[in-house]
Amino acid sequence: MTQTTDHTPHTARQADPFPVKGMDAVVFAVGNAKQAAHYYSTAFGMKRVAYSGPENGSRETASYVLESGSARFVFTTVIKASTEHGRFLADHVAEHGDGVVDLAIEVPDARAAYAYAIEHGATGLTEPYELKDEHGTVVLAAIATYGKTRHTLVDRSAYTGPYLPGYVAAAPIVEPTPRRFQVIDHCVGNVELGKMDQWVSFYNNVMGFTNMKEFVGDDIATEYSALMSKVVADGTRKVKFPLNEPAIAKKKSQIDEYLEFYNGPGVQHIALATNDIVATVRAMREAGVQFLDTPDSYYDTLGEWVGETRVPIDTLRELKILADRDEDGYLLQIFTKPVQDRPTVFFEMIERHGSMGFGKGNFKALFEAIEREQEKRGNL
Ligand code: TYF
Ligand code: FE
Repeated sequence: MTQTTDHTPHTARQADPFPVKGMDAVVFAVGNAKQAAHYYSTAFGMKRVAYSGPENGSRETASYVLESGSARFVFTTVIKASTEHGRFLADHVAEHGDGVVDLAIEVPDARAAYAYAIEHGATGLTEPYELKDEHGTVVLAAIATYGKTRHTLVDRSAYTGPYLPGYVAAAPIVEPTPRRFQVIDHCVGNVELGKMDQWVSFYNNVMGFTNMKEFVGDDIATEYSALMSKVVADGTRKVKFPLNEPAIAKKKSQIDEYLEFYNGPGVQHIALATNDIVATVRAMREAGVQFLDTPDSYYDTLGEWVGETRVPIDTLRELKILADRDEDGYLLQIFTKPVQDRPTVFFEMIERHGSMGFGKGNFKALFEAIEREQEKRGNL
C-alpha cells in the first residue's frame, strides 16, 4: 500500500526553489470569534496574544490571535460587513460554517515567493504589500488554493509586534495552563473526486513541494478507507499538506460527507504536535473536548506489532490514543470529533518519535471510527 516515490527534499539536491520558514498562522472565519477564542483557550490551552476589533479601530471585523508554542491560530468574525473583505468573510461563514480561510505560510521573502508562485501557475489574490507600525514592517501577498482557501505568504523578519500592524497585544483569556501543543504538524485539505493529483501537482509546481512517500492509493481506498490521499511538503518538511479526495467505495466516503456539509473543498484537519500526548489528551478531555473512540480490540493486538512505546498500552487504551511504527520510529496520535456542528473541521494531536508518517497502520481503525460517527449522523 505504500510505494516509494522520490521523497528526497529539494535541499538535499539543490537550492530550495521556494524556501519557507514554517506555518505562519491558520486563520479561521467563524460566526462568533469571541466564543471561539474562549474554547481554544480553555479546551486547547492556547494563549491570546493579540486582538483587533472596534476598540482599536477595526469597525468591520474582530480577530483574536491565539498561540501555543509556535502554533498560531487567528479567529476572525464579521461585526458589520462594509467592504469586499467583510462580505467575503460573512459569505464564507454562511456557506461553509466555521472553517479555515487561510493557511498562511511564513517565508523569508514574500515578494520572491509570490513571484515564483505566479510564474508557476498560481492564481494571485493579493499582490505583495507592506503593513507598517511602530514595531516594524511585514510584507504579505496571497495566492489561491483549493476551494476558497488561500495561502498568505508572510515575511515578518522585520517585525517585532504581537501579530500584524492593526493588532494590539492582548492578555490570555483564562489563567495560562501548561502548553498542550508546540507546533502545527500538518494541515489537510479535502478536494473533489478526481482532483487530488491536480492539487498535488499544484504544490509541486507552484511551491516546489515534493511528495512524501506515505499515501493511500486505490487498493486501500476500495477496501476500507473510501478516500485517497497524498502528502506534499516543503524541502525542510516543516510545512506538510496531505490532500484527500473521496474514493468510490462500498460506503459513502467521509470526504463526500465533508464536501457536502462544507459546500466544497476546504481544510479537513489540522494536526498539532505535542511532546506529551498523555497529559495533553487528559487535559483536553477534562475540558470537554470529544475524541474519536477506539475499540478495545485495537489495544488487544497493538503491542504485538507496534512494540515498545514511551506510553504503556494500558494508558493508550484508557485515553484511546492510537500508535503506529515505521522504519524511522513511531508516533502516537488521536483525533477529535468535528469541533463545530457541521461534520467538517477536526483536529489531530500527534507525538512523533522518529516516524515521519501519518499513521498508516491506523487508517483502518481510524476510518472505522469516523464511519461510526457518520452513521450516528445519518450520513453513511
Ligand atoms: O493526515 C493524515 O493523513 C492522517 C490520516 O480523513 C487521516 O491524519 C487521513 C484522512 C482522514 C483522517 C485522517
Ligand atoms: Fe493527519
